[in-house]
Amino acid sequence: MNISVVIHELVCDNHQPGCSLLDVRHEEAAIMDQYQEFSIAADAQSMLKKAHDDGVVTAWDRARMQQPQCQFCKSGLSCRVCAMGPCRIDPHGKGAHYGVCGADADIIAARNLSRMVAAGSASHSDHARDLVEVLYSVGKGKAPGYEIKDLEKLKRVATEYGIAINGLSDKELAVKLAESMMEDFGMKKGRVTFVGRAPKQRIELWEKLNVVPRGIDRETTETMHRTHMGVDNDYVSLLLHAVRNSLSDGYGGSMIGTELSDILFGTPKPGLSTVNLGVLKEDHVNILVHGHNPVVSEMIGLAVEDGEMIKLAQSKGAKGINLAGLCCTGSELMMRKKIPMAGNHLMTELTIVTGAVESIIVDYQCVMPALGQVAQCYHTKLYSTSNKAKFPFMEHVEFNPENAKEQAFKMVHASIENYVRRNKDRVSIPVSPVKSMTGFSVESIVGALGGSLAPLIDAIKAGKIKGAVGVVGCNNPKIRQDYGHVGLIKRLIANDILVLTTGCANVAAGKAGLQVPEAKNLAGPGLKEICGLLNIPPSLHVGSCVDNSRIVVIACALANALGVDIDKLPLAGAAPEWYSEKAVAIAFYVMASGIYTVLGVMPPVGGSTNVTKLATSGLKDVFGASFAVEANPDRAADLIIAHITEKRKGLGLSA
Ligand code: XCC
Ligand code: SF4
Repeated sequence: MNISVVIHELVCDNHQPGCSLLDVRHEEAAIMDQYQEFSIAADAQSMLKKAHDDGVVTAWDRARMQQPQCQFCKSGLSCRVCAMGPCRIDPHGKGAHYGVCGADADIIAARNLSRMVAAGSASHSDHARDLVEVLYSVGKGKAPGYEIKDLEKLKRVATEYGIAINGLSDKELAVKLAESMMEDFGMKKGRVTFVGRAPKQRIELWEKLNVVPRGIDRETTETMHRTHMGVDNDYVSLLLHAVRNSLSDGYGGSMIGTELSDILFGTPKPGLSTVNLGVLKEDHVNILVHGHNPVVSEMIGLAVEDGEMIKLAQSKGAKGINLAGLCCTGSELMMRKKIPMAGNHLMTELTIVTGAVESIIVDYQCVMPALGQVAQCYHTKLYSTSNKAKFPFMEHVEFNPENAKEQAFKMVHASIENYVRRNKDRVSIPVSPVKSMTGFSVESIVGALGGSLAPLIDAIKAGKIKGAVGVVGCNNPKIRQDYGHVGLIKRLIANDILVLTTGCANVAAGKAGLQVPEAKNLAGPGLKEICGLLNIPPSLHVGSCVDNSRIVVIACALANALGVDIDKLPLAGAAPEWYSEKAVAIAFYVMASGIYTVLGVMPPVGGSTNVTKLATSGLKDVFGASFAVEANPDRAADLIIAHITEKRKGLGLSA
């Protein structure tokens, strides 16, 4: 606002048409209206306005610059698998009906979708591989700073792997388990070990369909092989393999990722943390960790607690060091250490716009290359840590199990030094933090229930809890930020459906105040009663994206306890605002486990009638579950509620 307008505002309260203040106000109101369309979260709206004033471009601006997006790509009908192409086909129109090689819409769409599953599975699984290497190094005494935090779980999982644990020291056990898990990645075993957690009916079905995952790396490699020009040209066969590939993630990479993170960093227990941009502190050195793998962020967590570091921060005029998380690495820290959560995917750029962030330390996945551009306008320093993930305008400080502790201290030190460069006049922390409960691992849920899932099953049978739904996944500028998550969760809990959240959905629910015990007042009477008894929220934070494996483990355990297959249970999954290839892999293994899954964003397959039909109905006859696409959270809730009602009926339970 210019100065004459400000003076005018001070002296005049009788604005007439033509008044310049009215123009400014209209303009500002229009901008704010636009930001309300972008996000339902107050912190995002206010930082979008500041970004606009500061001349910073965000994902929403860049999304607008991409309009209109390519309709061929959007519907899955473009292919650049080989150099005879790129090909774009128009199966129902006047354009080419086939690619140069003769591939039709079904082949092209199925190949593209399979490659998304492969990329997603590879991402989770490569993250798990890094944890296996840390476990191995811990066992070999070559990872200073890391340790076995949950010995009991190490023993339990090692036993599951068929390792005779007696007589082995903890370190020997760590090495043995790491080696055994390494074999899960290759082809030394018949099948990925954790497949054994699924109910026997489900395993038999997978065996019949030939989709039991063998090696984790093997299935991804085979997807890349099959989708090479001139290999698998049957869309059903392609998609069945994509299922197998996704199961190598769900019951392989992701599940190993979760279990090893618990073993190395502790199995989460319930407790309170805080969320939204208000977790930043104006008088502290603010350090954010972003990405997915707790291997880096846990070490940063250690370094910020160090007395020397805190003293250094105080010598620079700060009151202390404030560590907060973003995205899934944030979820990992929140689950285990109750470290505050600054925001989800679309908040990552906006955290820098506060002007209050000294550094962001990233590992990998979901780290927008735009961060470097945004940071150019502020004092924020960015550090990359993985040799697999480098970014423009980021300093690279490489982490490995041997040097992690040293590198963590180095970055925290540099972040503290950067505090003096903060321009206090440009700092804006727009909101106050909101409380959010976290830490619901499978173990802690069972613990809260008194040692077994029986009370949950009783509550489901009695109709107090109608069913359970995993609401997971990202933000995507195609959907008003958090609207999909929050709208859906509110409807579900109001209908006595227990919600489990992971990843960015967790942050959305937390910001909206849905993940505290008091939120039971938004739940239906049955769920409200149960939440009150256990002092838990109706929407439970179960972890990061790899921790969707926790949801699968609970589903398997419920099915085993009831002696039925998972597809008979009143369960569903939803990814209201997904953007990532990892989400496609997750959706596939959740569906293949027998859980109906509703997506808020259409995957790029609409151009193939056959692939779309298979995904939205045909799969039901095969896996007992299929996909639906519904962006409107109310309608998505209707679909899920109807599904849960039907499943309850199938089990002979009251609607
Ligand atoms: Fe990434 Fe995992 Fe998606 Fe969030 S939810 S945008 S994948 S950080 Ni998993
Ligand atoms: Fe075109 Fe076939 Fe090559 Fe794809 S694989 S780019 S459809 S020729």
